[in-house]
Amino acid sequence: MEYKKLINIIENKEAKVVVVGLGYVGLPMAAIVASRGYFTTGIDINHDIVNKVNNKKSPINEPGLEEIVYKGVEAGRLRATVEASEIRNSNVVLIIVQTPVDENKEPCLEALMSATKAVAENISEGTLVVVESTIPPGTMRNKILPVLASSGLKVGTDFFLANSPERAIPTRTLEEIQINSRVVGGIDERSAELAGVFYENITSGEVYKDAVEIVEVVKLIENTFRDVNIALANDVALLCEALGIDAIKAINLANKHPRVNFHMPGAGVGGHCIPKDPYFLIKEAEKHGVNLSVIKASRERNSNMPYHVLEKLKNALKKQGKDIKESTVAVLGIAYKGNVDDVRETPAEPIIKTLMKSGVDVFSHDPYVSQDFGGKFSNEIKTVVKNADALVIVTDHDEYKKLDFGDLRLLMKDKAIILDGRRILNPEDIKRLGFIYYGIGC
Ligand code: SAJ
Repeated sequence: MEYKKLINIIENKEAKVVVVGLGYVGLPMAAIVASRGYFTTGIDINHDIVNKVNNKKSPINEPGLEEIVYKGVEAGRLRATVEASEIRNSNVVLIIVQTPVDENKEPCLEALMSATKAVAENISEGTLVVVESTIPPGTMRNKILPVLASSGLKVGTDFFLANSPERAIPTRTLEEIQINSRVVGGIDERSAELAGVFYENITSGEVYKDAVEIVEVVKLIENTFRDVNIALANDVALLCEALGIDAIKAINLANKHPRVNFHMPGAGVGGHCIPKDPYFLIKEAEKHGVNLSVIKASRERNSNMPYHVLEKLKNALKKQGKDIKESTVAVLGIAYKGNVDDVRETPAEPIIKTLMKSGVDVFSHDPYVSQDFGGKFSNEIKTVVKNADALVIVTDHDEYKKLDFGDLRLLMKDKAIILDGRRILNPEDIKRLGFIYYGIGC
């Protein structure tokens, strides 16, 4: 009975939706759900986020987000609160909170479990609960289900439970939530069915249903695929540097093969997902006596890239007769990737901190981020590069691709070096402006 009623109200948009966690994915998701006509409430423990949303503002820099938040709140279909009791009045609950790793790279599920506990304490009969957070294998059945079942409600009849990991890429989050295909793992068939119906109302992409145990792993191997491929590109970069040829030229030509599609080498792999998700697999495999050596080696290659940048910088300065310890270095980009304001696991952190430790005079810049990792920081590019011996590009912000490097050259010291950690510049153009050019992979 509850099942049929729930299908009906999801289909005719009468279901009330609660999104627990208004972060980089939770808020865009809540705003999209509201735009589909569902009355949507976002819950977050952070008062600032809640206040911003209720004031029709976006707390994060994501293209189009503020507009859709504005429209949702204005129309009375979207609101935010810190009160978990709001869950009582809902029919669909989406849990979208962070699942980081601790210092030993073990999964840290505190936020997820505390959100689940809040749901268990407030869940009413006839509710669909979907976890969108990325989780280690087995989490849904072994950890989430027992907590929700402690409410006294029975899964499969009184409430329904599914996992449908988000798949949206920052800078295109809104678009990707609405067009990407989606995998839905149900704890039972009815749960998969219900969650499937809900996501068919959210995305125009295919919705694939399978067992929850499969879907948990799907998300992890997606991000691991990317990490391993980036590591391969970084290996190629190191090889080409040693051979004195340009890795990007080699990669672009290799990609002309119909079955080859290299990722890009770079100063490091950051973000809240790719540097972390492979550990969920590595640690789980270890419990079963399996050594995921390729995945481990890839993680190591990628997490060493910031130190490779530092080594390259040191050698480049030395070649010009400069000691890195007495040099001034401008770091362009704090965010973990282009056009985002997110600094989680950013390669800029080890780069800046290691430079600072060696006594280097560091001046960093980012158009979107105001946080720095020590040294001097400014959002004004000319202030940052003034009198620098070297300029290191850590983040591929579009703004950096459009800079007038001729102008910047005039502000810098003699024998000015550019180290392009994201290969966004044309080496020949940069050399013509009088710079000594270095890039990852050449
Ligand atoms: N990077 C490279 N070389 C590349 C691509 C990326 O060095 O060829 C670097 C970036 O500069 C960045 C890091 O890797 O520092 C990660 O960036 P990303 O754009 O690959 O990924 P995220 O973390 O922003 O988003 C990923 C996406 N996963 C996949 O594409 C498989 C996204 O779809 C997921 O939703 C997201 O992780 C997540 O939340 O799991």
